[in-house]
Amino acid sequence: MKASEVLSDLKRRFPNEPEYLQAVEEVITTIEDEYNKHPEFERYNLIERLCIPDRIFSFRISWVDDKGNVQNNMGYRIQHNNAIGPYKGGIRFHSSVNQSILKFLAFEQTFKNSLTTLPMGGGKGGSDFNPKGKSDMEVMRFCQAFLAELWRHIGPDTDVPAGDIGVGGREVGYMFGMYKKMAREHTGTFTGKGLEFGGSLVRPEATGYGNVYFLLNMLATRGIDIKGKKVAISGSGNVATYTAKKLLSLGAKVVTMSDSNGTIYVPEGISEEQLEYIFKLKNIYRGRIKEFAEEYGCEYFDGERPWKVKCDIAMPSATQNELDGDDARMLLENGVIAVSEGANMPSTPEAVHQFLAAKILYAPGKAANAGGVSVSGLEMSQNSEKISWSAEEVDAKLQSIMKNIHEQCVKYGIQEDGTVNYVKGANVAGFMKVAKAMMAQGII
Ligand code: NDP
Ligand code: 2IT
Repeated sequence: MKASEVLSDLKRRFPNEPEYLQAVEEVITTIEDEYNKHPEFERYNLIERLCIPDRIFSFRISWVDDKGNVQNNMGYRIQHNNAIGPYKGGIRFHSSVNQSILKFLAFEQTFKNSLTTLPMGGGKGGSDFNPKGKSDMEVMRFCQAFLAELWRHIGPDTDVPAGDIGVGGREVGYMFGMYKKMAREHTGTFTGKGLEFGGSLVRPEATGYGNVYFLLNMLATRGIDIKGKKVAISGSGNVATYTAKKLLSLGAKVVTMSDSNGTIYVPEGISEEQLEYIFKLKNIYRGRIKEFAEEYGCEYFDGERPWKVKCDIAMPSATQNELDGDDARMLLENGVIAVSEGANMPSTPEAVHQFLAAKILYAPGKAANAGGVSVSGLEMSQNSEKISWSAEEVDAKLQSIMKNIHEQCVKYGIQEDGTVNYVKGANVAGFMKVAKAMMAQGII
């Protein structure tokens, strides 16, 4: 089948999976020219095999809350593609989680992991469990119930989960503990582990730092200095906070952060002390970003996203489709020069179209946020070797991986006028490696 025919066929077969179809459409439409240069790909129906996950596990998770009530959630693991290495990708706990969202994430992960230069396939998992307002014991019992089923599908050379929305060090610790008990092994199944039991230095920071390193590579192509630039960040979780931390250390001004209830606006830029407050607010007290506005008396946009403020750079770091066509128009009108995505697929197709048409520096998540899974790959290497590297070593490797990803995007995304289409670059580079590996391994 031709690439475009595969897309219409997938739309017919999976009409209730909009996020999955959105991610697939973007990749198929950007790789089509390259794909058509290889008639052998079509003969092997490669694109369809690459779009449909290898397998999907879905199951009920029953657990008992603090009041003694029995709660039931859905659990999933999508093993998308393992052509270049074991399935690898995070676990998301959020009330919105469904099969479509996890299929889009596993699909994207496959190309992202291919770009990292490390041997990792793509996967994703999660649950519609909502961690907000749950006690520590409830989170622990839920993680254990989830792993009671998931453990048999994962392993250090089979499928290695990590964190994502709603899953940080605490949740990974509980899931790893249960995995270890069931599988009777202490191996690198799970990344993002605590430092005391096999975790890698710089893994918590890696996605945010990596996104800033990618941004620096992009800015360098136009000779732009980050110092003094105003950056609007969305989210206030793992990715957003470490993005802010790195930006502050480089002299940039972080003017917004947000959560699902609203946005704080600090035109002169958040200070290090204020960022420390956000870390504590989110990780220890598990509070709302509104409390920051109350503490420091800054502006708070209730129920709104950050994109209306004047900024030079936007770094969406919360969730999918959080920046739409109107937001993109507003950012461009306000003179944005770069958008670098910490979240997965945060910009809607209309927003992406506008960024590309305006020829600003626009980096899609699968390139810009690949630092997290890259250091996960480095954690796997350290676990296999039973050693641990220093923070400096890991950070140096992260910087070099992000530089390499940037170079791949430039190689495949350079346009006739000299600008770089990072969407095309990332998709073609990510695709070619997986495609070649699949061709070599036959129809399986
Ligand atoms: P966290 O759970 O630490 O933080 C998520 C942040 O996004 C919170 O501020 C949360 O607000 C906000 N958010 C989540 N869902 C929504 C929503 N539906 N609408 C508005 N705001 C929302 O997650 P991470 O920081 O780990 O993940 C953020 C993004 O980065 C995700 O897209 C994830 O897939 C991506 N990513 C994460 C990586 C990692 O290593 N962790 C690696 C690569 C990408 P609230 O508290 O109100 O829910
Ligand atoms: O989207 C992502 O890349 C992640 N959530 C991190 C995955 C990982 O395996 O570290």
